[in-house]
Amino acid sequence: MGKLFPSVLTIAGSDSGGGAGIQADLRTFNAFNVYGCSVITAVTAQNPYEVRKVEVLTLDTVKSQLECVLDAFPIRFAKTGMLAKSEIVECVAEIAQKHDLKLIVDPVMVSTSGSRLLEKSAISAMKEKLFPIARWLTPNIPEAELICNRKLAVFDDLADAAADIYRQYKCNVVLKSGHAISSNKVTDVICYKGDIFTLSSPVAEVCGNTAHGTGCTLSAALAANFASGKNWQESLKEAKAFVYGSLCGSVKLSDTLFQMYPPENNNLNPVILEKL
Ligand code: PXL
Repeated sequence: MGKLFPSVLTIAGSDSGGGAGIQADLRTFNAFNVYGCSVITAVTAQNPYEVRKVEVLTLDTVKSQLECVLDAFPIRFAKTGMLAKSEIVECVAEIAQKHDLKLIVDPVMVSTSGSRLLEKSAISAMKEKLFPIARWLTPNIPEAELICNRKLAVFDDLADAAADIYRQYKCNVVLKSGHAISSNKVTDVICYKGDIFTLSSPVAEVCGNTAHGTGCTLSAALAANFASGKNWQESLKEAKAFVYGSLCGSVKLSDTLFQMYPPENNNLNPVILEKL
């Protein structure tokens, strides 16, 4: 029997505009040469500027998709994105635990355009049920603030928050700082087994890009790399380089609309991983 082609899974919401969610995840899986399955939790009617409607699928439909995938595919790594409600969070956590799924949890709470993608009450379900069984957690700054119940203002706050999350939930952390761009670099803070690292790329210069879907893309790229057997350092660097490359390679869809798109060549050069 030859080497197996890796199967990965995303459990997330659909973005009709194709920028984030399931669509970004599957596009990313393809770019990294892994086979992508998808469990859809909610259908959103959205474009890069607004989320106009959200319909959350029934628990039964989410559960059936998940069981169906896990009954047939040897999923090497899975990522979660928009989970919408406590019931879905709890159901995903229970089934993931039963199947010993290796999980990256992107704790999607609010869209870049400001719409709620997770019920307020579901945050505690995530903390109690999902974070403790995750291998990696990939919050952005607003999400990390909700997880840690405090404002994160300066770089040291980010490092402390990543370490606190690691200590509390025993999962590694990528705290994405795209929301705090202040220089010519985007520096994410990593907590791996208690040690703090920084992961930096240049700020991508893209005119008119709403930069919507970067978080989904990063966690999907990480899942793909882990599923392919790369170590955590290479996986992180390639995932970050892929987001940077996708932003730089944004495609022009109209005079005013640009969307990120996978680069033809995932150049690692601009990304630096350093231990603090
Ligand atoms: O980027 C977070 C995100 C995740 N999933 C879905 C989304 C968004 C942001 O809009 O729509 C479905």
